[in-house]
Amino acid sequence: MTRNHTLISIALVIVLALSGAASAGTIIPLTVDVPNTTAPGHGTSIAGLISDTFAYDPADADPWTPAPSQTWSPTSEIYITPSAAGGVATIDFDAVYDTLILDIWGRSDYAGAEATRSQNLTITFYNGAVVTHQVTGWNGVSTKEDDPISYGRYTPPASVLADSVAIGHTSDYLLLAEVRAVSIPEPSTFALLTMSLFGVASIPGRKPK
Ligand SMILES: [Ca+2]
Ligand SMILES: [Ca+2]
Repeated sequence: MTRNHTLISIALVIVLALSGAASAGTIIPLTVDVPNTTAPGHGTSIAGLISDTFAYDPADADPWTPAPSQTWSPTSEIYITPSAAGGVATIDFDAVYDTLILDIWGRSDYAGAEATRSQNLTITFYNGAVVTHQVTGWNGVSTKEDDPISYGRYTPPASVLADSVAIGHTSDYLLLAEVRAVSIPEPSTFALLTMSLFGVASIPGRKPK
């Protein structure tokens, strides 16, 4: 084995080790921040945002399935604000995290304009009382009638630190079925890391003979 091949092998081992560690990630323990959440209406539940039990795997290629309960009923675990004036749902993390991913499920049996209630979202990340990142007019929750149904993933810049997130609507009822937050680097990060490490490993091979 040449020196160059040895370096590439070492780089590959490092990348595989890092990827394995990252794919486990950290599913962030969540609690509802009731004082900073609009009281729900129509018999729905604030706690319903985080209470479903399902085999959630953020590293899965199709994290929208299996899905939590997304079907409407007056006693369902869906959260909906009581008026078209909007509202906000705030979720606390158990610590401060970076490399965040936010997974959001809406209602799956919506009809017509109801689909907009999981769209046009304002998502605000906080570290204590400080806003560390905000996106407005976010339409990432799919409303297509194929997979993924009423699911969306929002990934802030990896450097964003947060110990809570607020998901709001300013122009419609806010309707959410379930929320999960994860601290896990995106696969693309590791693709770039892999390329850079192989780039470093291949430098000795570029020396003129
Ligand atoms: Ca899956
Ligand atoms: Ca729910």
